[in-house]
Amino acid sequence: MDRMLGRVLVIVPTYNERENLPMITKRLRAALPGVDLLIADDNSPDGTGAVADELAAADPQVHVLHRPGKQGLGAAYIAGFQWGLEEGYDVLVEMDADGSHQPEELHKLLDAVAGGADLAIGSRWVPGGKVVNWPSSREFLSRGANTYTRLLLGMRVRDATAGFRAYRATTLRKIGLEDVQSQGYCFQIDLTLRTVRHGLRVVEAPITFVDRTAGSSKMNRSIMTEALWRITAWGVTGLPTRLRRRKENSAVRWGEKPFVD
Ligand SMILES: Nc1nc2c(ncn2[C@@H]2O[C@H](COP(=O)(O)OP(=O)(O)O)[C@@H](O)[C@H]2O)c(=O)[nH]1
Ligand SMILES: [Mg+2]
Repeated sequence: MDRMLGRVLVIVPTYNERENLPMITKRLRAALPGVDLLIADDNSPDGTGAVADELAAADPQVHVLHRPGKQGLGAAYIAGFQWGLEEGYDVLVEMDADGSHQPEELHKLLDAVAGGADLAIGSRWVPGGKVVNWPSSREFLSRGANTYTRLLLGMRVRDATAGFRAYRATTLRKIGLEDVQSQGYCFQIDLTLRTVRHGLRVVEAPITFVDRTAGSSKMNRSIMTEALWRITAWGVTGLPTRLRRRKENSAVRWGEKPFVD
């Protein structure tokens, strides 16, 4: 697509998004005609898979991955990433089907990757980022989840749960996808943590997140519970390393020689 970026694939996971899929496909293709689209559908009962097939039949840049059933957002993305890596894409983008992530803003993420980011996150919670029409309960949940994540994991990322993001293929290869166990939305935090722990560069670009106007959210209690216990577990297992690093840093700050081997 771009000399700096190479080939870009946008992966859109779908579960019961029949009303939204033609709209988001059209907007993406108009906004960035050079990027390809992969729809990863979990055999949606509303017939989203058939709509995806029609879109793919009409456009060689649109592809479909049919999955046997609802296995969660994380599993759909991993299958999509694996497909994209095998096909040789250089940048792999995550984007929701419901219009919350605006294809017209995708260029911001791609610019960040072209500028050296290994992972670019479309962020609601950095200056300039916004949410439109989101119920206050969802905003509270998202802000709370991000605060808890920052506290427990010590990452500086403001919107680690964001689902509008662009990964370099090299990032996904380095962090490894084979052993990812997160099934629901904590998949986003999982991959952010892996990227940070590998010392790779994460950049947050402000975006405007717009609540869906058609279809319904798939967020549920089990997704929240999984996120809560996994963040806590990652925080606890990572604690010895964080404490050691902090000790090393304070030793440097106080003029003592850091411990080396
Ligand atoms: N393939 C697949 N897609 C999913 C699943 N759960 C959610 N999605 C998709 O992930 C995106 C975000 O989900 P959404 O319900 O809008 O979450 P919310 O924005 O946090 O309320 C949408 O495109 C959904 O269709 C799943 O289990 N499988
Ligand atoms: Mg949504």
